[in-house]
Amino acid sequence: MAAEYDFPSVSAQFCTGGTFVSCVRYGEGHINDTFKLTVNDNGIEKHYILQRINNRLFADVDKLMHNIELVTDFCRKSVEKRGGDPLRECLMLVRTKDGKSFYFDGENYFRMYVFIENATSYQVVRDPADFYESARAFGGFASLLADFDASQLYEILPDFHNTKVRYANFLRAMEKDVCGRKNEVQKEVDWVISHKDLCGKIVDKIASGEIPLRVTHNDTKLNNVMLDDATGKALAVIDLDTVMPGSLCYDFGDSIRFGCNPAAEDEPDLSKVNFRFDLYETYLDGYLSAVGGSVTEEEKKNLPVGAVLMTYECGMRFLTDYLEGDVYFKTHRPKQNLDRARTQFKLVDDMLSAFGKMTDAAMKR
Ligand code: ADP
Ligand code: GN1
Ligand code: MG
Repeated sequence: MAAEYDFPSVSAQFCTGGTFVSCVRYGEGHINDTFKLTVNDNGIEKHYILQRINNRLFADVDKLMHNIELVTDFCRKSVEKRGGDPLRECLMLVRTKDGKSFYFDGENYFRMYVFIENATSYQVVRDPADFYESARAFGGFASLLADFDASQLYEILPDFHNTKVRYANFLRAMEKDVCGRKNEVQKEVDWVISHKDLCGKIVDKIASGEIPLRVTHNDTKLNNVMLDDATGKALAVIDLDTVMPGSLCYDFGDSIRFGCNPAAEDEPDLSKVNFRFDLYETYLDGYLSAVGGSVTEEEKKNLPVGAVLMTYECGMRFLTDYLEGDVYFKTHRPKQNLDRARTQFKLVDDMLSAFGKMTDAAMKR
């Protein structure tokens, strides 16, 4: 709850200039507590994003913020080099008055970003042009990070997209059944188990070297990119908590998982949930046009595999969280994680039916 934190005193720790006006909950992220802060600077209102970092998940905030500092610096330099506006075209940290990238109040960790004005992060695709733009932004981000030295980054959440590990976690949650919810979700549990052969499809290829590890974003949802309200063009990729070694197939796949569904991720009415192949093609075009020439044939062939896998894995993570008592993803109502899991499983079924077409579309580009 917003009232839990002493926002005036927290915001006073950061170099915002001006005096505190208000701080309200903002956005629809599942992980951190995000707020829009308004300050008054000599009669001019200025906005910032204040985030309470989820330190249950990000146990080592120093390492997390080390990564964010490096990646935001790297992005800012590239925006400056091309003559862009770093206040809108990349995520910019606001330092504390003692020069740090976060503030610890003895209990909570806070960080602050410049608020990207006159821009929106969408929850569903309104218009294919927006999705194309998001694809160009994420493809461009991957291309930019090709020049980033991966050895500087901590692997902040190990095995983040290791679907085999995710499956093992799911089995453990099911066996423990700490909330007594297993019987209620037997159908979903059986569905996950019957698709378990999917788990190794990308991790095994990474292990054998067939698919290269790159520095990737790892959380490429449509709502993690800001689009300019005036031009509709993508401005900045945000939510950099999971920038780590990963595969292009994950980044591509996670965008497809979220964006090619015309319904909400937690839509309870599954008749509204389906996989839009036309949007998949739109995203392919945007992503491949921006990601650069270094994409290997094996990666290309596995882009649709990434889409199926990220959707399967995410559904499994939602179901695991439901079994564990909704302790990971934020929920706002009962059974929300179960609804989320169900939408993902419906999408996987749809994608598997369209899989031949999806592969052909990727390979002919
Ligand atoms: P989470 O990790 O919980 O997903 P995000 O960093 O994605 O948190 O932030 C949640 C939401 O807040 C985003 O989807 C976006 O709408 C908004 N947001 C985050 N950073 C900014 C920013 N710098 N400017 C404007 N809006 C932002
Ligand atoms: C979380 O933070 P957010 O809402 O952008 C999650 C992703 C999931 C996504 C599902 C760090 O993303 O992995 O795919 O929810 N982020 C983390 O919507 O676990
Ligand atoms: Mg987010």
